[in-house]
Amino acid sequence: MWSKLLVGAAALVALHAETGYDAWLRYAPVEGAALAQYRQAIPAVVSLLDDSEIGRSAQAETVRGMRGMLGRTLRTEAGVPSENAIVLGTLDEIRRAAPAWRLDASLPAESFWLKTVASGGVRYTVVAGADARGMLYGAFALLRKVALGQPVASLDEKQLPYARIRWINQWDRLNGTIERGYGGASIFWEDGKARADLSRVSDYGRLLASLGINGCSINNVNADIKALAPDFVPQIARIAEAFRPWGVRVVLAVDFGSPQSVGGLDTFDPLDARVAAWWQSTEAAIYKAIPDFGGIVLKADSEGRVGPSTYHRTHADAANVVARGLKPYGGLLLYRGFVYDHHMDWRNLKNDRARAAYDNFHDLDGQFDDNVAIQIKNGPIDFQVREPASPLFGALEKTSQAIELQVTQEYMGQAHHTVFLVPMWKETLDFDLHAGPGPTPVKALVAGRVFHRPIGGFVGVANVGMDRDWLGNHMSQANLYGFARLAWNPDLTSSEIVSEWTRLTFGDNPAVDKTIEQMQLTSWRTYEDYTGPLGLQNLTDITGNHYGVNVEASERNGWGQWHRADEKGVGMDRTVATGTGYIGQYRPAVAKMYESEATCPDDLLLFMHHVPYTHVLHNGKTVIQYIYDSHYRGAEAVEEYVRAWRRLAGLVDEQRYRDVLAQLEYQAGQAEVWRDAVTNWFARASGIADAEGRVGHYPGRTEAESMQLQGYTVREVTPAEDASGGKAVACAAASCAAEMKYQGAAGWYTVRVEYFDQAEGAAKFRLWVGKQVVDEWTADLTLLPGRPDRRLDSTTSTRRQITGVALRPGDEIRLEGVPNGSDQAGLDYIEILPVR
Ligand code: GCV
Repeated sequence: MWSKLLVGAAALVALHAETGYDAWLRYAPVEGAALAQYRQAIPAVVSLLDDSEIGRSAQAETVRGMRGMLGRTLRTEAGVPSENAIVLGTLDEIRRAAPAWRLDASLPAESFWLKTVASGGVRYTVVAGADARGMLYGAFALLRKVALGQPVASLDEKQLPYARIRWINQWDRLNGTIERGYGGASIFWEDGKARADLSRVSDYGRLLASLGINGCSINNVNADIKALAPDFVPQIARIAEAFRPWGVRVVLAVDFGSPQSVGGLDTFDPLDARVAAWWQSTEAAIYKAIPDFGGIVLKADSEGRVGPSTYHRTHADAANVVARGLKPYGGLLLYRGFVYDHHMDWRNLKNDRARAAYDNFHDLDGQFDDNVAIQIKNGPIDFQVREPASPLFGALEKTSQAIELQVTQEYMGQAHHTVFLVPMWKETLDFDLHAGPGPTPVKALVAGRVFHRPIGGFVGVANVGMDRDWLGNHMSQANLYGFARLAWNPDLTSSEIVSEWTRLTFGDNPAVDKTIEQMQLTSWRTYEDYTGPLGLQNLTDITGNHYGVNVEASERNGWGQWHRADEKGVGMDRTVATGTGYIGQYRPAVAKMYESEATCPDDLLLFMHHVPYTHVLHNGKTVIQYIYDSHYRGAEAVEEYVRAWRRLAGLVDEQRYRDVLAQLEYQAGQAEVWRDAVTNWFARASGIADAEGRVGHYPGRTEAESMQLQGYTVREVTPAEDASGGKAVACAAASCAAEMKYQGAAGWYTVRVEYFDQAEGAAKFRLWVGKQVVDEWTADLTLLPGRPDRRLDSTTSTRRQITGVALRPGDEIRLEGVPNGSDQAGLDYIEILPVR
């Protein structure tokens, strides 16, 4: 998609074109001295003791990886060869086959041991798993070491997964679309059935297994009732089959009303014996077809889904009735903690959606069966750009839990903005909720380590799709990689994760790696700077596409994502003293910190407190000035990402270079749209001017509505902040033009055309200077799959930048627009800036 936007990329050396399909499993050739060292260290044979489906994957993957990296095709064998070999097996199998190696250890489920063993003059590189999955993860770990240039000649390393649940959720609808998916259509479903060709599922399983993911739900949590129809089981079984060689268990999302809607009962009351029997027989039928079925994820009583409240039953009643049918087979039930009322009265200042998860679940602590975990979103609202850790993590002592993190970038610029989320997740995972005597970081709580729960862990909502690069943006793959690495080992740092990912994905060039790492590590703060600083949450179209700017969309409605900005101040008062009392849901040490403006961190100030715009932050700035400054800083940071990426021309393979450049250029334009929209809104609301004089003053900008218009008509834009000056022009004729006279000094300039790329049509634009066409393009971005935006607004607002244009005073600048379909060739402004 991104390559469409780009013109005139610098001449590039011919590097191998890459689509992003292989993600971090490229197995690029090792070069130089390292090649000789690895060829020496890696034996010619890979022998398999564990002749299972997963075992065969491990062996084939080892051959594939070593062939790619070392240019050697290892010989495959079974048993313990009498020559140097990589030996793959479970620890038990290895002990039986080679007792002399004395591999005495006990490995917990799904862990592995990489060990070099010298025996009888032969050197073995042993990959011992606690079980088949552990062995597969060990094989991938060995390959990763080679890919990362780490030593492998003398190994003795055990790795244990941090938690048992390391799952992915996909929000795929059975019709083949994906809720909040930005990487194309479903890899699982098409027209209500499993796809005929499931090879993408298998390839996805391989990517997931390479990092230790052991389960994946395959349908939307807003579940189609058909998922539990008896004749649907074979469809699920086909997908399970595609995942099985990679040890990824299939998980299903279900609708709680299914006993009635599918089962034909007159009730779905969880305490009705017939309902319990229905769940048991339905789940037994699934296990009959899919013995390694992982379990169920359930969204009930949330956002219109039915739930136990219909019968005045509790969430524990609901969870347990579903969980009991899974229990005999070792299946798990993940019950979503995302339960809230979306019809709250916004006028009542005591109402607060952030309270909902805790209020709904903490009294039920201890009432859930042992194979149930509450799946809790990282923050109390909904994947906003910054939220505190959900207090519910610290409130459940007798109930298992899992953290839900969103890999798909619903509120994070969808696939159109680069935002590396690992630093954000780390902040939550490392946050100490003071739930026990020693340190109780969220990661330990969710893994069940603090209160000794039998299950627990990590769930990532990934929503990969059929796009070649899986997520619609090469850079977004780092989020999937990072989520899985954290699920395996949340003690890894953001820098370690990004450095691994970058080297595996883009190779070993220090200039490339440094640029990408720097960009990724700063990208969350950058995005926050221009979309919702100080705990404001995303100032986006809350009731619509969750993408464009709409500062007031969160207000005066029942959804409860309020920031309560008005002419006097801004922020939600969540204090115990005067506010909603949310802060009181934390344990005292945490509550104390948030309750006082003096100790509440600036980053969460407006999440916790309502303050005047003149409130002075710990960093010395007033709130209003910080809002202005952060938006200018964020927009400038993205411009710098573009400049930094351009310096990599010729160092990154051409396709990915172009794709990322186009994506970043688009993001830079969007960041400016956000900057102007939010700062103008707050300037108007607060009546306080920007001390730096930037807001409302745009040197070199000419509004479309003030140009000479031929055919174009002026439109009010809603919300007003979504267009410069609140207005734009659109063309209702066959073609239109907007003209202006350049009045500045002669010289070289960058011309920025801020136009609108509306959905369902591809308008054409042509820019003239005098009698010469200096650029022409088609507005054909696909921005919001499944949510076409036909409006002139911040979502469709798009920047075309033409650099190196010679201008003289008096030059006529003319933009011609030719509408197409719903695309009215809209124009916001033209900006002329001296070339930097
Ligand atoms: C799958 C948010 C999203 C919904 C999503 C929901 C959830 O509200 O916007 O698309 O529904 O969260 O997590 O259940």
